[in-house]
Amino acid sequence: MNSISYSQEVQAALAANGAIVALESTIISHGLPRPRNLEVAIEVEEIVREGGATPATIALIDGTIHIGLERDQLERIAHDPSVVKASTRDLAVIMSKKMSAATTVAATAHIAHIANIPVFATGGLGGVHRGDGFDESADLTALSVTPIVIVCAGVKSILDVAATLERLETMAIPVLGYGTHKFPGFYLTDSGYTLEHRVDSAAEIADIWRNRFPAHTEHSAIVVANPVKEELDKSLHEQLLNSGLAAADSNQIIGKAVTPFMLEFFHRESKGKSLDVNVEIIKANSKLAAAIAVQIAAQ
Ligand code: PSU
Ligand code: MN
Repeated sequence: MNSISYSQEVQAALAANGAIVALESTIISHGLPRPRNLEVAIEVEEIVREGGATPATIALIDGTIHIGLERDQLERIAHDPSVVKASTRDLAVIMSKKMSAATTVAATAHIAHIANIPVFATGGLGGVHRGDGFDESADLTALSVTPIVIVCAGVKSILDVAATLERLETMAIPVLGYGTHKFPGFYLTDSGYTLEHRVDSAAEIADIWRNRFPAHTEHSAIVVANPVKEELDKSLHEQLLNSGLAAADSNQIIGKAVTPFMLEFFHRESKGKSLDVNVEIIKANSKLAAAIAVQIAAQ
Protein backbone atom coordinates (compact mmCIF):
# COMPACT_ATOMS: atom_id res chain seq x y z
CA MET A 1 0.00 0.00 0.00
CA ASN A 2 1.36 3.39 -0.99
CA SER A 3 1.48 5.97 1.75
CA ILE A 4 0.58 8.75 -0.70
CA SER A 5 -2.25 8.57 -3.19
CA TYR A 6 -3.24 11.09 -5.88
CA SER A 7 -6.69 11.67 -7.35
CA GLN A 8 -6.97 10.95 -11.06
CA GLU A 9 -7.30 14.61 -12.00
CA VAL A 10 -4.35 15.67 -9.82
CA GLN A 11 -2.21 12.92 -11.32
CA ALA A 12 -3.08 14.15 -14.82
CA ALA A 13 -2.42 17.79 -13.89
CA LEU A 14 0.97 16.93 -12.36
CA ALA A 15 1.98 15.00 -15.48
CA ALA A 16 0.98 17.95 -17.68
CA ASN A 17 2.64 20.56 -15.42
CA GLY A 18 -0.78 22.13 -15.09
CA ALA A 19 -2.01 24.62 -12.51
CA ILE A 20 -3.07 23.00 -9.23
CA VAL A 21 -4.60 24.51 -6.09
CA ALA A 22 -4.29 22.71 -2.76
CA LEU A 23 -7.35 22.91 -0.51
CA GLU A 24 -7.44 22.13 3.19
CA SER A 25 -9.94 19.74 4.72
CA THR A 26 -10.22 20.83 8.37
CA ILE A 27 -12.50 23.56 7.14
CA ILE A 28 -14.75 20.74 5.82
CA SER A 29 -14.64 18.43 8.86
CA HIS A 30 -14.32 20.90 11.72
CA GLY A 31 -15.03 24.37 10.29
CA LEU A 32 -18.43 24.10 8.62
CA PRO A 33 -21.61 22.29 9.77
CA ARG A 34 -23.04 19.27 7.94
CA PRO A 35 -24.46 19.00 5.32
CA ARG A 36 -23.36 22.44 4.11
CA ASN A 37 -19.72 21.39 4.47
CA LEU A 38 -19.89 18.85 1.64
CA GLU A 39 -21.79 21.23 -0.65
CA VAL A 40 -19.17 23.92 -0.09
CA ALA A 41 -16.28 21.48 -0.59
CA ILE A 42 -17.75 20.45 -3.95
CA GLU A 43 -18.50 24.04 -4.99
CA VAL A 44 -15.02 25.21 -4.09
CA GLU A 45 -13.43 22.49 -6.21
CA GLU A 46 -15.67 23.58 -9.09
CA ILE A 47 -14.58 27.22 -8.69
CA VAL A 48 -10.95 26.13 -8.98
CA ARG A 49 -11.73 24.18 -12.18
CA GLU A 50 -13.61 27.15 -13.66
CA GLY A 51 -10.51 29.22 -12.93
CA GLY A 52 -8.44 26.89 -15.12
CA ALA A 53 -6.72 24.94 -12.33
CA THR A 54 -7.09 21.49 -10.77
CA PRO A 55 -8.31 21.21 -7.17
CA ALA A 56 -6.29 19.05 -4.78
CA THR A 57 -8.20 18.70 -1.52
CA ILE A 58 -5.82 17.11 0.98
CA ALA A 59 -6.69 14.65 3.76
CA LEU A 60 -5.71 11.29 5.26
CA ILE A 61 -7.95 8.28 4.80
CA ASP A 62 -7.30 5.06 6.70
CA GLY A 63 -3.67 6.04 7.15
CA THR A 64 -2.98 7.06 3.54
CA ILE A 65 -2.19 10.66 2.53
CA HIS A 66 -4.51 11.78 -0.26
CA ILE A 67 -3.60 14.64 -2.57
CA GLY A 68 -6.90 15.24 -4.34
CA LEU A 69 -10.04 13.42 -3.21
CA GLU A 70 -12.51 11.45 -5.29
CA ARG A 71 -16.18 12.16 -4.49
CA ASP A 72 -16.68 9.28 -2.03
CA GLN A 73 -13.53 10.34 -0.18
CA LEU A 74 -14.74 13.94 0.05
CA GLU A 75 -18.02 12.60 1.46
CA ARG A 76 -16.11 10.56 4.02
CA ILE A 77 -14.22 13.63 5.27
CA ALA A 78 -17.41 15.68 5.39
CA HIS A 79 -19.65 13.10 7.10
CA ASP A 80 -17.58 10.60 9.11
CA PRO A 81 -17.47 11.76 12.76
CA SER A 82 -14.32 9.69 13.43
CA VAL A 83 -12.28 11.99 11.16
CA VAL A 84 -9.89 13.92 13.42
CA LYS A 85 -8.16 17.28 12.91
CA ALA A 86 -4.49 16.77 12.04
CA SER A 87 -1.69 19.27 12.20
CA THR A 88 1.80 18.46 10.90
CA ARG A 89 2.93 16.74 14.09
CA ASP A 90 -0.01 14.33 13.91
CA LEU A 91 0.65 13.03 10.39
CA ALA A 92 2.97 10.12 11.18
CA VAL A 93 0.79 9.04 14.11
CA ILE A 94 -2.37 9.05 11.98
CA MET A 95 -0.55 7.06 9.29
CA SER A 96 0.78 4.52 11.75
CA LYS A 97 -2.63 4.04 13.37
CA LYS A 98 -4.40 3.93 9.96
CA MET A 99 -6.75 6.69 11.05
CA SER A 100 -8.59 9.24 8.94
CA ALA A 101 -7.94 12.93 9.39
CA ALA A 102 -8.62 16.32 7.93
CA THR A 103 -5.56 18.52 7.60
CA THR A 104 -5.06 22.03 8.99
CA VAL A 105 -3.31 24.81 7.10
CA ALA A 106 0.02 23.62 8.53
CA ALA A 107 -0.45 19.98 7.52
CA THR A 108 -2.04 20.80 4.15
CA ALA A 109 0.81 23.13 3.19
CA HIS A 110 3.32 20.50 4.26
CA ILE A 111 1.67 17.82 2.12
CA ALA A 112 1.07 20.12 -0.87
CA HIS A 113 4.78 20.80 -0.91
CA ILE A 114 5.54 17.07 -1.17
CA ALA A 115 3.79 17.19 -4.55
CA ASN A 116 5.34 20.59 -5.45
CA ILE A 117 1.94 22.26 -5.51
CA PRO A 118 2.76 25.96 -5.09
CA VAL A 119 -0.65 27.48 -4.30
CA PHE A 120 -3.10 26.85 -1.50
CA ALA A 121 -6.51 28.36 -0.69
CA THR A 122 -8.04 28.46 2.79
CA GLY A 123 -10.42 30.58 4.86
CA GLY A 124 -8.35 32.04 7.65
CA LEU A 125 -4.87 31.29 8.95
CA GLY A 126 -4.29 30.09 12.46
CA GLY A 127 -2.25 32.45 14.61
CA VAL A 128 -1.56 33.65 18.12
CA HIS A 129 -4.59 33.24 20.39
CA ARG A 130 -5.71 35.92 22.85
CA GLY A 131 -5.28 35.68 26.59
CA ASP A 132 -2.41 34.65 28.80
CA GLY A 133 -2.52 30.89 28.10
CA PHE A 134 0.12 30.41 25.43
CA ASP A 135 -1.53 29.17 22.23
CA GLU A 136 0.07 29.78 18.86
CA SER A 137 -1.05 27.82 15.79
CA ALA A 138 1.45 25.51 14.14
CA ASP A 139 0.24 27.18 10.92
CA LEU A 140 2.78 29.95 11.48
CA THR A 141 5.83 27.74 11.98
CA ALA A 142 4.78 25.53 9.06
CA LEU A 143 4.51 28.52 6.73
CA SER A 144 7.96 29.70 7.73
CA VAL A 145 9.49 26.51 6.30
CA THR A 146 7.08 25.69 3.46
CA PRO A 147 7.29 27.29 0.01
CA ILE A 148 3.68 27.94 -0.95
CA VAL A 149 1.42 30.87 -1.77
CA ILE A 150 -1.45 30.76 0.70
CA VAL A 151 -4.57 32.77 -0.03
CA CYS A 152 -6.61 33.61 3.08
CA ALA A 153 -8.87 36.34 4.46
CA GLY A 154 -6.36 37.24 7.14
CA VAL A 155 -6.65 35.65 10.54
CA LYS A 156 -9.86 35.22 12.49
CA SER A 157 -10.70 38.01 14.89
CA ILE A 158 -10.83 35.41 17.66
CA LEU A 159 -7.03 35.62 17.54
CA ASP A 160 -4.60 38.25 18.73
CA VAL A 161 -4.16 39.89 15.32
CA ALA A 162 -1.34 42.24 16.33
CA ALA A 163 0.70 39.41 17.87
CA THR A 164 0.07 37.20 14.82
CA LEU A 165 1.34 39.92 12.45
CA GLU A 166 4.43 40.38 14.62
CA ARG A 167 5.12 36.63 14.54
CA LEU A 168 4.73 36.59 10.74
CA GLU A 169 7.31 39.36 10.56
CA THR A 170 9.71 37.53 12.90
CA MET A 171 9.37 34.35 10.84
CA ALA A 172 10.11 36.29 7.63
CA ILE A 173 6.77 35.37 6.03
CA PRO A 174 5.68 38.13 3.63
CA VAL A 175 2.05 39.27 3.83
CA LEU A 176 0.54 40.85 0.71
CA GLY A 177 -2.80 42.69 0.80
CA TYR A 178 -4.85 41.88 -2.27
CA GLY A 179 -6.18 45.22 -3.53
CA THR A 180 -5.69 46.74 -0.09
CA HIS A 181 -3.20 47.99 2.48
CA LYS A 182 -5.52 46.91 5.27
CA PHE A 183 -5.00 43.50 6.84
CA PRO A 184 -8.38 41.75 6.61
CA GLY A 185 -10.04 40.41 9.76
CA PHE A 186 -11.65 37.27 8.29
CA TYR A 187 -15.35 38.09 8.99
CA LEU A 188 -14.43 41.77 8.64
CA THR A 189 -12.73 43.40 5.66
CA ASP A 190 -10.39 45.38 7.90
CA SER A 191 -8.79 44.13 11.11
CA GLY A 192 -7.57 47.62 11.91
CA TYR A 193 -3.95 46.79 11.07
CA THR A 194 -2.05 48.14 8.08
CA LEU A 195 0.05 46.14 5.63
CA GLU A 196 3.15 47.49 3.95
CA HIS A 197 2.68 45.65 0.66
CA ARG A 198 -0.32 45.74 -1.63
CA VAL A 199 -0.73 43.70 -4.84
CA ASP A 200 -3.45 44.05 -7.45
CA SER A 201 -3.17 41.04 -9.71
CA ALA A 202 -2.39 37.34 -9.80
CA ALA A 203 0.45 38.11 -12.23
CA GLU A 204 2.06 40.41 -9.67
CA ILE A 205 1.91 37.67 -7.03
CA ALA A 206 3.46 35.16 -9.44
CA ASP A 207 6.26 37.63 -10.13
CA ILE A 208 6.97 37.99 -6.40
CA TRP A 209 6.96 34.17 -6.15
CA ARG A 210 9.59 34.03 -8.92
CA ASN A 211 11.77 36.71 -7.30
CA ARG A 212 12.12 34.68 -4.11
CA PHE A 213 14.69 32.53 -5.93
CA PRO A 214 17.24 35.27 -6.78
CA ALA A 215 16.51 36.72 -3.32
CA HIS A 216 17.19 33.28 -1.78
CA THR A 217 14.01 33.49 0.29
CA GLU A 218 12.35 30.61 -1.54
CA HIS A 219 12.06 28.36 1.53
CA SER A 220 9.07 30.09 3.12
CA ALA A 221 5.45 30.85 2.24
CA ILE A 222 3.85 33.99 0.87
CA VAL A 223 0.58 34.99 2.55
CA VAL A 224 -1.95 36.69 0.27
CA ALA A 225 -4.62 38.39 2.36
CA ASN A 226 -7.85 38.72 0.38
CA PRO A 227 -10.58 40.74 2.15
CA VAL A 228 -14.16 39.45 2.01
CA LYS A 229 -16.48 41.67 -0.09
CA GLU A 230 -19.49 41.65 2.25
CA GLU A 231 -18.43 41.57 5.86
CA LEU A 232 -20.36 40.52 8.96
CA ASP A 233 -22.19 43.29 10.79
CA LYS A 234 -19.54 44.95 13.00
CA SER A 235 -21.56 45.18 16.20
CA LEU A 236 -22.82 41.59 15.86
CA HIS A 237 -19.21 40.56 15.34
CA GLU A 238 -18.05 42.39 18.45
CA GLN A 239 -20.84 40.86 20.53
CA LEU A 240 -20.16 37.30 19.30
CA LEU A 241 -16.46 37.69 19.85
CA ASN A 242 -16.86 38.69 23.49
CA SER A 243 -19.47 36.07 24.33
CA GLY A 244 -17.62 33.35 22.38
CA LEU A 245 -14.31 34.02 24.11
CA ALA A 246 -16.08 33.97 27.49
CA ALA A 247 -17.83 30.68 26.61
CA ALA A 248 -14.55 29.07 25.51
CA ASP A 249 -13.00 30.17 28.77
CA SER A 250 -15.78 28.93 31.04
CA ASN A 251 -15.97 25.60 29.17
CA GLN A 252 -12.19 25.24 29.52
CA ILE A 253 -11.72 24.71 25.80
CA ILE A 254 -8.02 24.33 25.04
CA GLY A 255 -5.56 23.21 22.35
CA LYS A 256 -6.83 22.18 18.95
CA ALA A 257 -10.46 22.37 20.11
CA VAL A 258 -10.39 26.18 20.45
CA THR A 259 -10.75 27.11 16.77
CA PRO A 260 -13.60 24.64 15.99
CA PHE A 261 -15.40 25.71 19.18
CA MET A 262 -15.26 29.40 18.28
CA LEU A 263 -16.33 28.84 14.66
CA GLU A 264 -19.29 26.75 15.78
CA PHE A 265 -20.23 29.35 18.39
CA PHE A 266 -20.20 32.12 15.78
CA HIS A 267 -22.24 30.11 13.28
CA ARG A 268 -24.86 29.10 15.87
CA GLU A 269 -25.21 32.44 17.62
CA SER A 270 -25.33 34.49 14.40
CA LYS A 271 -28.01 32.12 13.05
CA GLY A 272 -25.87 31.29 10.06
CA LYS A 273 -24.82 34.85 9.16
CA SER A 274 -21.16 34.20 9.97
CA LEU A 275 -21.41 30.91 8.12
CA ASP A 276 -22.50 32.71 4.94
CA VAL A 277 -19.54 35.08 5.24
CA ASN A 278 -17.21 32.12 5.91
CA VAL A 279 -18.43 30.36 2.76
CA GLU A 280 -17.99 33.52 0.65
CA ILE A 281 -14.43 33.82 1.96
CA ILE A 282 -13.50 30.29 0.92
CA LYS A 283 -15.05 30.71 -2.53
CA ALA A 284 -13.34 34.05 -3.23
CA ASN A 285 -9.99 32.75 -2.00
CA SER A 286 -10.23 29.64 -4.16
CA LYS A 287 -10.97 31.76 -7.23
CA LEU A 288 -7.96 33.99 -6.59
CA ALA A 289 -5.76 30.96 -5.83
CA ALA A 290 -6.71 29.41 -9.19
CA ALA A 291 -5.69 32.61 -11.00
CA ILE A 292 -2.34 32.65 -9.16
CA ALA A 293 -1.75 28.94 -9.90
CA VAL A 294 -2.38 29.58 -13.61
CA GLN A 295 0.18 32.42 -13.60
CA ILE A 296 2.80 30.38 -11.76
CA ALA A 297 2.27 27.35 -14.03
CA ALA A 298 2.87 29.60 -17.05
CA GLN A 299 6.29 30.72 -15.77
N1 PSU B 1 -10.08 29.00 9.22
C1 PSU B 1 -11.38 28.73 8.95
N2 PSU B 1 -11.88 27.55 9.28
C2 PSU B 1 -11.10 26.58 9.82
C3 PSU B 1 -9.72 26.86 10.07
C4 PSU B 1 -9.25 28.08 9.77
O1 PSU B 1 -12.09 29.58 8.43
O2 PSU B 1 -11.61 25.49 10.07
C5 PSU B 1 -8.81 25.77 10.58
C6 PSU B 1 -7.61 25.67 9.63
O3 PSU B 1 -7.47 24.33 9.27
C7 PSU B 1 -6.46 26.15 10.45
C8 PSU B 1 -6.86 25.67 11.81
O4 PSU B 1 -5.24 25.61 10.03
O5 PSU B 1 -8.26 26.00 11.85
C9 PSU B 1 -6.07 26.29 12.90
O6 PSU B 1 -6.26 25.54 14.05
P1 PSU B 1 -5.33 25.81 15.32
O7 PSU B 1 -5.70 27.19 15.77
O8 PSU B 1 -5.74 24.73 16.30
O9 PSU B 1 -3.91 25.68 14.87
MN1 MN C 1 -3.69 26.13 19.01
